[in-house]
Amino acid sequence: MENEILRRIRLDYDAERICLDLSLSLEELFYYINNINKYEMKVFTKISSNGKIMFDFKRQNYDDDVELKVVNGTTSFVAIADPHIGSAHDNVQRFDSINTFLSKNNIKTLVNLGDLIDGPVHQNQSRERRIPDLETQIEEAIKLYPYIFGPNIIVLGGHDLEYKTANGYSINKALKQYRTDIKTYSSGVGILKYGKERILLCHDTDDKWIQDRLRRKDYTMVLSGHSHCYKDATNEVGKGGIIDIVAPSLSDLPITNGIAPGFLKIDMNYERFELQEILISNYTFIDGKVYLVGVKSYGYSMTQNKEESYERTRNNSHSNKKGKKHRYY
Ligand SMILES: [Mn+2]
Repeated sequence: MENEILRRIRLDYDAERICLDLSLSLEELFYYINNINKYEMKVFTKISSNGKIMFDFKRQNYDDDVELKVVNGTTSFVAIADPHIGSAHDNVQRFDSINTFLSKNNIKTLVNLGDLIDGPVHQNQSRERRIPDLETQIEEAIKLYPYIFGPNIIVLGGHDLEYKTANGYSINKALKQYRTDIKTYSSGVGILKYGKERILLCHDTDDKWIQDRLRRKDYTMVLSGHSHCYKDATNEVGKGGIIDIVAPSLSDLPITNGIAPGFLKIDMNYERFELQEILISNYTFIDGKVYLVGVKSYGYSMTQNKEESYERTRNNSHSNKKGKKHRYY
């Protein structure tokens, strides 16, 4: 099987085509790729600009941006955050719900904003764990994390980067060894590009380095996790402000305010290859089912009046009004 796979990699087949050809699931394909990496040559995963998983024999830079081509119409991705695998309040069944949601909506990009695992208990901590030891948490994360035929991005958070086993093993190392289908940002910051739009992905915007980057305002949107509840902190819209969104936690870890748990669907609406609108849909889980809580729209105005153009417009992407387009966020 390994030779059959290598032959197709040399022919520049993407992961989905190899799986179809050889009747493999993506999980099985990466099982064989990990075998190849153990004994023979190194095969590296890369994401092509059309969102397909490709392979290369040259090492990819771990912290490279993910660059996707703009498609006309709607491009969507799902953002999750803070699953905290191993916590007494985690809920790993929700990975299945996310998988189902992705396939039902034909979405092929998943972004995770960190704290994939909870980590072991510190000396002075009373916090309960469903899985007390780090090794088992890592094992479960590697096993249960969704496999998707598209960009599968994880920006690691404090809980992921803080904990190492006695022999120096960590979730960061485990992902890079066993889940080479996933693009892992161990710096805690990643960039997802759709054409000229840049989306900053990070665990926590409180970081000074992130704040400095945000002041430069060269991003369309910043997506973070960490606080465990959905928050839209967007301001200064129309004056160069960027969309500033905190994704809710996938876990049931207690929060002081807001709605948890949940996840976000983000739709980028393009018309004639120009971004018209970003829609942020906030979903929650009730009794294992997924419910839409609310939708927020950020968009271009298509009015001729420059002053008016900065007003928030809702769902104007289907408007046929002629006029100069102004970017309002
Ligand atoms: Mn967290």
